[in-house]
This record gives sequence, C-alpha cells and structure tokens, in this order.
Amino acid sequence: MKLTFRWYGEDDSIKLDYIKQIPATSGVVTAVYDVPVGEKWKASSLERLKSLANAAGLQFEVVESIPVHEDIKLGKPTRDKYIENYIHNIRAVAAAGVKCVCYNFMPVFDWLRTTLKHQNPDGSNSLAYSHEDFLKVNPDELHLPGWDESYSPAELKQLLAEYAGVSHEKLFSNLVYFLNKVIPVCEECGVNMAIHPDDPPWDVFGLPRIISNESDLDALFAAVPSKANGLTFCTGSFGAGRGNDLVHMAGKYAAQGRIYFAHLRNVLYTDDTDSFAETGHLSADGSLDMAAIVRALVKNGFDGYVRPDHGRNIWGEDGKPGYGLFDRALGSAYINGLFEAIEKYGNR
Ligand SMILES: [Mn+2]
Repeated sequence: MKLTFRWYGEDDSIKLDYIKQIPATSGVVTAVYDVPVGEKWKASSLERLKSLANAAGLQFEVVESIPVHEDIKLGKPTRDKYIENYIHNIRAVAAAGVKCVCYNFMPVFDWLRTTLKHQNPDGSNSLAYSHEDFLKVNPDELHLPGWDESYSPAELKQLLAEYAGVSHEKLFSNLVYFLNKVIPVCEECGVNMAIHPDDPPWDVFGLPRIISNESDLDALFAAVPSKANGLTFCTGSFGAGRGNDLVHMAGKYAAQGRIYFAHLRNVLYTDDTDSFAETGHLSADGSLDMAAIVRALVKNGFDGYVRPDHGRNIWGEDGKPGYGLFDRALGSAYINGLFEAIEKYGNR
C-alpha cells in the first residue's frame, strides 16, 4: 500500500511540508486545476507539480482527476476532439511519472450533498446528504452547496436538457467508446485508468449514473477487459448505497486486480431513507466496517495507492469542504495502522 494525500497544487492552503509530516505518507494526488475541462495540459505544468512534490520528499504518481468533458459523456460529434485532448493528457501525465489516473463518468455533478456544514454531536462539521432536503430542491432553480459557482442557472438548464435523451445504456456505451480509444494508449504508457464511483451511487435529477454497484462494475470490466481499465474503490461513495456490500466488493475487485486506488472514509446513515453524513474515518464513527474492508483488500492482493478521503472540520479548522488538514491526517494515521496490522499479522 502506498499512502498518499490529496493536494490542490500551489493554491492549496495546506503546504507540501505539512503533508510530508503526516506519518507514512509517500506521495500526493493532484492535477492541473487551472485548465478548462477538456483542454490540453502543458508538460511544464506537470513538471512543476512533480518537482514541487519531489522537493518536499513526496512522489506524484496519481492524478485526480483528468476530468471528462460533458460532450464525451453525451456522445456528441465533438467528443472525438475531446478524446484526442484526453489522450494527450494521458501521455503528458505518464511522461511526468504518473501511473494511475482517477476519473469519473458522472453527468454534470461529480458529487452531491445538501449541506457542506452538517453539525456533528462532537462540535465538528462535515458534508452530508439529507434525502428530505434533497426532495425540496427545485431542479429548475438549482442551488446546490458547492456547485453554484461552477455553472450559471442557464448553463445548467441547457446541460440538463441535453441529457434528457441519454439513457443508462447510452451513457454506458459512451463510456465504452471513450475507453476503447483511451485504454490502448494507457497500456502503451504504463498507466492505469481508475474510475471513481458515483457519489452518491444513484441517479440524481433524472441524470443517469452507471458506476454505482457491483453489477455496474461487472458490466464495465466485461465490456473493456484490459487490466488498464480499473477502479478507484471509494468506500464513502459506494458505501452511501445501502445495498452495496463493501467487504465483498473490495475483496472481489482486489482479487481481479482491478483496484489501483482506494479512497477510504466512513459515512453514517442518519435516517431510514438515503440520508448520510460524512464522519471520521474509524469504523466506530460510521456505518461502514473499515477494518473489514481493508482486510478484504489486503487479503485479496491489493497493493495500490490509498488516500484518506473527505474529513470533518475539527479543532477550529475551516478547510475546503472535506479537504481540511487535521481530520484527514487523523484518517491517514488510522488507515496506516489498519494496513500495518493486517499486512503484518492478518494472515496468521
Ligand atoms: Mn472518493
């Protein structure tokens, strides 16, 4: 297991030397964040990220993410141009030493919450999704925490209208079309694609979602069998779906050699519907048995990249939602402890 930490580049208020001080952390997960989705990344930007990370004693081997342009997901005629740019970016990150590309194929919204500051009983706050609050959201006048800056209301309306004709089957075939072009380049460059599951793992606002559960993953790997077609096993995303058996899924896809990257965090189911709150990383904090998940990964041969996913705001920190320093660092220490115990003694 290689423990990493997400870093948002030079604008991140969390500095690389702080990340290096988190025990056992060997690398950062980052990306070029100042280029519009779908455009080409410059080799010089990637070299800069790599040299900054290396100077702090950290590796840069995972990119999160190279975002996929909506035209590719929609299957529009312009997709081929954006796929060419994507291939350019794969070659560019590979040249900078990246081995794993995290990406997702969610239409429009790549995560969805109803609050960014859910108050926890211990005085901390975290992201949360309330089914009751979600039902009150008017799709024609969308105001969603974390998204209001990304799209104007008119742009959003137009984009949602474009997806009206896109079924699950169509979206899936658009993903396969994309992968059939991209995966041969990944094989040539020694890079693995690692799709991030839907967050949360169900359709929202009538938008189809296709990477939500075990049968979706089976279909994905059957359609594109290359081992370069892999998975980011995000426990918080899959775990929000109460029908997902995470211990089983972790073991199954680790045994298949499909998991290149693991996002580890816990979620707490807060009512009898789909509502959940993000919690601290420990099994005791939420509804997922993190120890059993890590055990399933290790026992089935997982040896990829890991990072703590979203943390709470604790100790007075007011971090980027989910991406403060303190609770993610606690998560790292906990995750490292789980892996150490299971890797060293779990098979006895
Ligand atoms: Mn994740």
